[in-house]
Amino acid sequence: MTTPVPEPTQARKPNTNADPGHPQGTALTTSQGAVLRDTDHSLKAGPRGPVLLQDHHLREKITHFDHERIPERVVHARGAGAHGTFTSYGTGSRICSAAFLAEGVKTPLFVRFSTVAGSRGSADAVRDTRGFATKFYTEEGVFDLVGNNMPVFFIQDAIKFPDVVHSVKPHPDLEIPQAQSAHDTFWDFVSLHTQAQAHAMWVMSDRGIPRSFRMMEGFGVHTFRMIAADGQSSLVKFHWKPKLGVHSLVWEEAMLANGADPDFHRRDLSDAIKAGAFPEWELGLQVFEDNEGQSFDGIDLLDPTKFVPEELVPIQMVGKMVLDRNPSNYFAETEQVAFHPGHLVPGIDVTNDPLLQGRLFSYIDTQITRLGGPNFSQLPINLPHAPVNDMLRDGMHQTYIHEGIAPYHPNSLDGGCPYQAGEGDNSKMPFIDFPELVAESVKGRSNPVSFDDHFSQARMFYRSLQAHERRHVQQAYSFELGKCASEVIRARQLQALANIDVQLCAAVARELGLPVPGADTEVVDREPCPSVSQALGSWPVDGRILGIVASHHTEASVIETLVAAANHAGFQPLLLSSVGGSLADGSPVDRTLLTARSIEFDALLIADFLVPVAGAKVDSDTKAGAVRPPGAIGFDPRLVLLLQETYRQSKAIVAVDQPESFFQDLGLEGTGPGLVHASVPDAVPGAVALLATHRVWERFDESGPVPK
Ligand code: HDD
Repeated sequence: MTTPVPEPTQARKPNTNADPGHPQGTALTTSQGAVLRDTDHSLKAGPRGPVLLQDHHLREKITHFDHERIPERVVHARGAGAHGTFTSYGTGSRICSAAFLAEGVKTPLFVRFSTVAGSRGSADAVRDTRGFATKFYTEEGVFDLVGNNMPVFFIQDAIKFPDVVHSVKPHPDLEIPQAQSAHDTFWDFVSLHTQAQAHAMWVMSDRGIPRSFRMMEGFGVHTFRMIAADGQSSLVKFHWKPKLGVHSLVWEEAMLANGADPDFHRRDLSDAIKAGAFPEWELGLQVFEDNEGQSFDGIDLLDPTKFVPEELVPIQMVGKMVLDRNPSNYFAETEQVAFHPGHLVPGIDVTNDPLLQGRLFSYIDTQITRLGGPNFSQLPINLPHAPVNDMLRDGMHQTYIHEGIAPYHPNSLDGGCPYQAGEGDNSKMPFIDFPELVAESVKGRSNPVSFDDHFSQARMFYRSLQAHERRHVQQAYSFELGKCASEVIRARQLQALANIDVQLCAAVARELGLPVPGADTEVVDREPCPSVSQALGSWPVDGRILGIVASHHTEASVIETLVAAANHAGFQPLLLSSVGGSLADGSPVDRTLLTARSIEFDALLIADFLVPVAGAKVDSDTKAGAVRPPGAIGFDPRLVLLLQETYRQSKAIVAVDQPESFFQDLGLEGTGPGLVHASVPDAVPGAVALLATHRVWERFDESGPVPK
């Protein structure tokens, strides 16, 4: 019996994978291209008989399936990717000869965002550092900028990387907790390695729970070197600045998201790209003179646990990145992409930062296990767009059919080819290792004294935050340490906090019920740098999500007006109603009050909130605009939960054409920051004004989500 072929639910998509070597066709085949008649039944000796070993199709199908998984990344296993383009302003050419930084040059790229600690299937909205890795396919070869969403790192020397990663990973006995830093081994490490305090502070801040990949800054972390066409060297730090500003979730949202939508960030990125709200970042540089000490204002530029405030060295923008295409195959692109900080192009070189030096070894090494051999750069997503003639030969998964018989240099049998720069017809700009003077020194295992300051930047960061941000930091430390079973570890970390800020330490100690220790280290006071706060400035609403609650009784014209205004303002509207189906204007309901949670939107408009009760009469009382007290027939009580969450998360709520008592009727404060009444035409502009600062932070005082 053959299985009936169902009607296709959508037109067959052409094979968009840019791989002309592998045409897919429409016929089902074996891996060798033989067309198959039946893939639903094994070959058996009669309908009730045993399966025959000779069934080569069965064996091929199962064998391939058995080997579908590759080892996940040891860190940054969970990620989401997107394609885009970098357009250079030309401003970088002054200090860097790289061709992709010349004015107007457009370079295709692929970005992968990730969490660090969790496994591939872990949740997105966990508290963690985020990876921000960019592969530029330049005409001079691939340049990888493998950074994070925080400008400092936990450790100063790569030899400590396995240690810090072992500490944050789940405990080895039971493999819990997953994708969490709130456990004993992590805080044991951090409290014993005070060099990790500055990065821990960033992770405990709102930066540890970003609202969206689209709203994260990116940092190259290390100091790199750029070389101009005339050979002049400068030291630089890379920065990605998001057009939408830097925004975060609040802790309640993060916890809800991890249950209600573990793919929260991945979905947000792909939805925005699908909707045409293409995420954008500017690439900027902080430029430093390449002086002998390689330091600036007392900050050692080779210490990756330190950053240089923008207030001291402004960022100079050199180009813009736009992400405009989702991957067409997660495995082929996002999983198989292989980054490496040593993928450099002429004009960009590394420094002696000991963390960076170790990374230069680690990334190729890990790909050999993860991607099954040394030929991973031949995978389509890793393939340079520049010609490759590398004399590397054979190995597992070799897909090139190399020509010639003399893959060695020099040779006379292949006409001397491939040519080094300056030989034969090769006049291309080569990669030149910068001829840095290496100081005469004694071999040994030690750090410079400048690496010993472990607290001043953590203090500077904390004291530069706004009151509500500092409160979030206090809550984060209290939560994380509250999850540690060992009181010794909690007390040791409190000791570190005492060196950072006495009030922070006291607030956390109060929550933990432990005594407040005094500082035991003298710490330099640095000028605050307000640029690390996320609460200053105002931002466009492009691609932000505007929830619109309507009912099946809401007039078509009201929905049409609100949706059109939301689209016009740049929002992505999300229609919510009690049940699914279509609203009066024909718009499909995006989420019902069963499938929606407050985490899915940045602001909420309430146009109407009645349930269509079977047999209920729609009279003037049940039309849009009429308020039904909770409990009345036709009222959906789930709206109360949605509103309370939205309120606690400091989001703007606009009641559209509702009576004055609307918010009180639903159990919220009647008036107050971010609770707005508006007519239909004024509703969306009201939300735009309130979202410019991301949240209505003034709704709560420093003590947290307790109404004033
Ligand atoms: Fe790393 C992956 C960023 C230090 C070893 N790292 C990885 C990724 C990012 C970073 C974004 C994911 C890339 C992707 O999406 O595929 N890593 C950083 C930053 C660091 C850093 C910003 C410090 C400033 N890393 C670091 C050190 C070592 C590694 C010191 C080892 C000595 N990192 C790795 C790795 C990974 C990796 C094990 C795992 C998967 C991979 O490389 O491809 O080699």
